[in-house]
Amino acid sequence: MKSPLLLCLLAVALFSLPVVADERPPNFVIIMADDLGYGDIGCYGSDSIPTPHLDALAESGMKFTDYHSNGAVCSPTRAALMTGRYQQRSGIGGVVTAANHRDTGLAIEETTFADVLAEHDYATGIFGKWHLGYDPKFNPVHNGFGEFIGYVSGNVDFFSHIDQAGYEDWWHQAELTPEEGYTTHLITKHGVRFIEENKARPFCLYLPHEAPHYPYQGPNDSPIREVGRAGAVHGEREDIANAYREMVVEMDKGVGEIVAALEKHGLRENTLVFFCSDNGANQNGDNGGLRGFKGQVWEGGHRVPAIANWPGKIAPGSTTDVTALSMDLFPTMLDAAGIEIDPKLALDGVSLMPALTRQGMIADRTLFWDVGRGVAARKGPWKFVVEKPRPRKGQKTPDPTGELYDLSQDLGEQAPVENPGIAAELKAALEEWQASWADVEQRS
Ligand SMILES: [Ca+2]
Repeated sequence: MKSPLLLCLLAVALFSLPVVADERPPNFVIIMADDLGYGDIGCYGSDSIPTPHLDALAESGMKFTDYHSNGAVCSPTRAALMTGRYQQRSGIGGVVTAANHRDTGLAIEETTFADVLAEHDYATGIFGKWHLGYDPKFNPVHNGFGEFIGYVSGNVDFFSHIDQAGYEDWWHQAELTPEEGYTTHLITKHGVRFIEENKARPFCLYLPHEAPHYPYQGPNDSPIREVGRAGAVHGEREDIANAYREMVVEMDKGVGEIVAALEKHGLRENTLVFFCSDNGANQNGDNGGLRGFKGQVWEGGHRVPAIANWPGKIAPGSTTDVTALSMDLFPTMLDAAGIEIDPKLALDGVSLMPALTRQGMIADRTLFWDVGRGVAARKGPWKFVVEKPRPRKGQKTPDPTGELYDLSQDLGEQAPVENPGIAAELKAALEEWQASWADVEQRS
């Protein structure tokens, strides 16, 4: 006969089991498309690109209608995502280009979300596009990531992995290591492997895809670039719309494979999957009727698709209209993991967990963009925009004049409205924000 003490201990042990299971910190999978527009996938209204896996992620999770990239081009958004702060604070206000910025990047002294999660015993991996420094001294393995396989420039030939300046660009950690395969497939393959290898511990997997950034190459195309010869920057396909579709479809399949890997290992309930884009589409993509394109301060430049999925935590089929930025993902992950944020990090982003779980509200805030060709401040429905005119030879640059838009009535930014009080408030906030990083040398 078992002793009462033993039974009691057994009961305590059994009772404790779910608590122990709950105490394991959640995993994070951040999947980011490159130049994917607000209307480029099925669940955001595309009728030309089938994306069943992303649509399923939205159907079983939450879709954002007002999510924005911090920048309107690649590097700035990535700097903000990494640091949880406006990218200008780390000096990445513009693109780190393959031709002119080979010895600059995100300083390794910056604290990234990967740094913090690694300190808390997370396995951290990035497979895909870094674009925050070419020199190995800027490699992601020096900024919190335990494992890196991918490329460091803005884009590579999807097959030969040569960048648009003609440099070889496929790395395993900080070593150039050629690998055969279509970029999108390699990113997925390594992501699936990383999940398999780290299934028994908390992990953070960051998958910055190349699709649908140029060169426009589908999975059945051929290499177009060689070392020392960049070839056609945008690729050789004349039917760009078809190539673009093939690229998004292939990435979507990859999303399906990642979710399947999580399911296979019983990790879905303890994993927050977040999908987003790093800026709006160019003229080859679909910004869902928004004004403007990649590189611009108009909504088409930075309002992008975003989907959050976490079974049991995020209501299936839900939608949020909370205004969110790339820099919010850092504090969101820490909040979800129960990691206290060091105030010294001075994050600009806020945790989105109250919006994801619908357990609370996100305090009103004024948000800012400076994309070089234009600046904007946003508060609630109000957006104050100053587009910087490009100086023309022999002409004095005209004073840029700000315009105010009410996005609740005019998402397409077609007709500025008069509201001098709001306009003055946002203009002053914008100038104060710009002054807060004016002393930081911009690395590009
Ligand atoms: Ca991009």
